[in-house]
Parts: sequence; C-alpha cells; structure tokens
Amino acid sequence: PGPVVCVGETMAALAPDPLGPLDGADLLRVDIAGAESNVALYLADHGIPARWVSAVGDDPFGRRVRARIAAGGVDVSGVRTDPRRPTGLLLKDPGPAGHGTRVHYHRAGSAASALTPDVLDDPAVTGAALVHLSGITPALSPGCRALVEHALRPDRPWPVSFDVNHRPALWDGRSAADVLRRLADRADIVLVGLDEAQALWGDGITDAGRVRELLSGPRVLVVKDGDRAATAFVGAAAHSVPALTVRVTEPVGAGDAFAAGFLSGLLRQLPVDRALRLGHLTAASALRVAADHGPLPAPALVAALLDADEEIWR
Ligand code: KDG
Repeated sequence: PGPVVCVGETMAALAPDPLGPLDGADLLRVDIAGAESNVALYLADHGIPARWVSAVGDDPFGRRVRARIAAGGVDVSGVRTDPRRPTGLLLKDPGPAGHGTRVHYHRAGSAASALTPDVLDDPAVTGAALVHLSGITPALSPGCRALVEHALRPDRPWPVSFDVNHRPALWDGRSAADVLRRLADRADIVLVGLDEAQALWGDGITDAGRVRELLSGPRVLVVKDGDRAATAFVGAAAHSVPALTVRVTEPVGAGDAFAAGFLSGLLRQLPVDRALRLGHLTAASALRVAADHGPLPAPALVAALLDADEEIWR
C-alpha cells in the first residue's frame, strides 16, 4: 500500500520560553505547528510511511517547516512553495502551569490557505493507504474547503480519516457545525472530542453513544473524552479504553498524536482496543513536551503497555 497522505497547513510556531503567559514573555522559542503534519510525524515515528501535502512561503519559516518535517522521516516532495504568499504563523499563549493554552493565528492569506483541489492530482494521493484531513482546512479559505470536499467526494479512490479539529477562532462567526458534521459523516474514519462534539452539535450530546447516533456514516468513529477514555465504534461494536495518567507540560498536539497512534494501530491491523492504547501512548508523547511533537516512549515500553493487564495499563 502507498503512504498515508496528510493534507493541511503547517505554520511556524512561537512559544514563550520558559512556558508561561505570552503577556510577560521576553523570549520565544521557534517551532512548527500543524495538525496534519503532526499526524504525519507521529506516523513516521511508528514506522508508517507518511507524506505531507501542503504549501509554504518562499521564506525562512517555510524552509524551516519543510526541513523539520522532512527530518522527521516524512515525505515532503509534494509540498509546494508559493513565491507570493507567506508561511503562516501561530503564537502559543500557555496558561499558568501549562494549562489552558490559547493560540493566536497569523495565517490569513498564507501560502497554504491558497491551496486548491488540484493538490490531490498526485499519484501518491491516488495510491494512498489513507488520506488524512482535519476540520481546520475547510475553515481556511474557499479553495481549501473545496479541496476537502473533493477529497471526500463519494467516488474517491482512497479511504479518508478525518479529525474534526474544531478551531472556533478560524470560523469567524460562520457556522462550523453543519459543515463539519457533513464532512465527517462522509469520511471512513473519524476522530472527535466529546467536548468538541458538544460545543458543535449541542448539549444533548452527553456521551460517546450520542455522537455515534449523530455520525453514523464513518466505518470507524473514535470519541475522545479528554483524560478519561476514548471509545471506538466499529460497525455496531464499541470499545472503550481509559487514558493514561500523564504529567502534562503543554497539551497542544496531543489530539494529533492520538490520531496517529490509533491509525497506525489500525493500519497494522491490531485489535481496536490495542489501536486505542497506541493512541493514548502516542498522545502522552505530546503531553509531556512544550512542542506539538515529542519522542515516543521506548519501543520495549510501548510493547509492554500494549499487552499489559488493565490495572497496569492505568
Ligand atoms: O492540533 C494541534 C494544532 O492545532 C496546532 O498544531 C496548530 O494546526 C494547528 C491549528 O490550525 O490550530
């Protein structure tokens, strides 16, 4: 099978160093941030061939984004350079003690926001094991929205995984709820947070089962309930796995890491509960570091935890 093709914007990210509120920061550390390239990086860490498709500006941050993702073992040969538009920028504004991080975007008119459906005219996309998308992209521009619609068209030759990733700041008063629900319902695999589903689709969503009633289209639906548990619905069956207890440094990126761990488990044809464990284990890598992408636990530890008894797992 071909690679997992992850399509979406990656920005330069600036975060206070040491971590703390941006208001009082004197020094900022330069990193990169992009939900879909985070997934690609963690997939590569798990040994799954991954390709990132996007555009960057012809500028130092664009070169840094591309180089960092390539250094992580992801194929960036399909990434375009737009000479007329800049690479987007994100500022991380962590709350005290690493909690409640807010982000500020400077990405309107960026190179990636000018992407259109033709980026999918690529043999690697046609032969992809999976095309991974998120609900961030349709919020970026009409062209980006068309790209996601095209990738999810009913007669597509590739399976699609879709992380709902609702970013209210990008929707700017437009209603994300209908758009994201319709797109998610067309995907093969969907990941969504329970809190995210509540914010989008209403207070009536009290548990994972209610999300499944709402999104019955995807063959696989994963509902993540924060640091409590994640539940995967596969057809009529439901599998729930508790989250690991992790000391959190900074949470941004954990959802992407979870997605990559879970998807790599599915692609390796692990049982669904093992794939969920791999999701939680990978999320822990993001939670423990200030950046979106942190090192995986040692392979021996991953192997031991995948097969551990329920009490040891927790
Ligand atoms: O999931 C983490 C992403 O939110 C972060 O890396 C930035 O892609 C990003 C976005 O658009 O919010």
